Amino acid sequence: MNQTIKEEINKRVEKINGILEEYLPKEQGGQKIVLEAMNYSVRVGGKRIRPMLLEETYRYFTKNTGELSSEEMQVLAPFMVAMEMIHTYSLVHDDLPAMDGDEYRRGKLTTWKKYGEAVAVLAGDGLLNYAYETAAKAWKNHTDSGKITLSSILKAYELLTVKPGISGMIGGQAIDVENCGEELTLAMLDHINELKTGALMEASMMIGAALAGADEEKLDLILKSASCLGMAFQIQDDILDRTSTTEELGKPVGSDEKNHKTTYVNLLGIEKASGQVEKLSEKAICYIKDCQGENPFLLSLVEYLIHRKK
Ligand code: GRG
Repeated sequence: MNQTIKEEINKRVEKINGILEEYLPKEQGGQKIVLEAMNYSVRVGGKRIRPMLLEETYRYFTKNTGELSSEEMQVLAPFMVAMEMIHTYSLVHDDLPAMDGDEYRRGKLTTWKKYGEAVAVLAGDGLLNYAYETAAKAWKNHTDSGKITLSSILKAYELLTVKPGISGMIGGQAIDVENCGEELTLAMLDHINELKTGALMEASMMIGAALAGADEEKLDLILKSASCLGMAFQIQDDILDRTSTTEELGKPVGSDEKNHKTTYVNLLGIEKASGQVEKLSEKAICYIKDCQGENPFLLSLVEYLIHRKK
């Protein structure tokens, strides 16, 4: 089972990498070096979880586990690429000396370490803006004969603007930075992670659901599911930072301790933290099932992500 899901995930990662290549900017002009740094940051790899969740949630609601039509992909792909670009920009900026100062990510030099700080700041900014430029292509690609409506695209675009922003991911990072070096309570840590990690999971799954035409009630269930997934994903990240190796993770382990960060492992211990991951994973799956769609892979993916080893 584990081997099969891994193979299924790898197939999807390959497909997503192909889609990313289609949409990455050309490295040309006076700004070539920043374009190169943007593309380097995306191409160094990563699990591509967010675009995968987006597409698989869309499939869940449309109950289509076979090939999606090219009309559907022409609308989904710009959003999938935008999600990965926004996620990548957040990592590029998070690795800067002004934040965590990490030198390795995804097994390669971080963007600032390879290109210098100024270029890395601009590459992050460039990716964020290019994400919206790319997502806007969904409108251009939309056809009246396709299954995805313009109002669904508008809803998806709204989610793409709000969730990564100051009331979402940036908000979480802002509170985290503000409390740097302080001992956090569990409630505070939950709040930070709901925003910092949860917001992009929520955006990914909700955009997939919105494009499939899910109503407000179902969008709310997907919000709850993605929020549990984000939290469980973060707790697992904290556990791996303590229990895994640099080789396996592709980034230095023990970086939370180095940066004096309060983690779930500090507050709960590994056993209790693992219990939380289990509980949240069950909840995430229950909320998805309440939506009564169909896509067994989405459920296996959620379970796999939460119990991942890297
Ligand atoms: C600097 C604007 C700004 C935001 C920073 C997302 C974030 C907020 C910081 C990144 C560091 C971090 C601990 C994020 C929590 C979420 C998380 C575990 C991200 C890593 O995501 P993966 O595992 O990464 O999907 P890959 O490399 O596989 O894409």
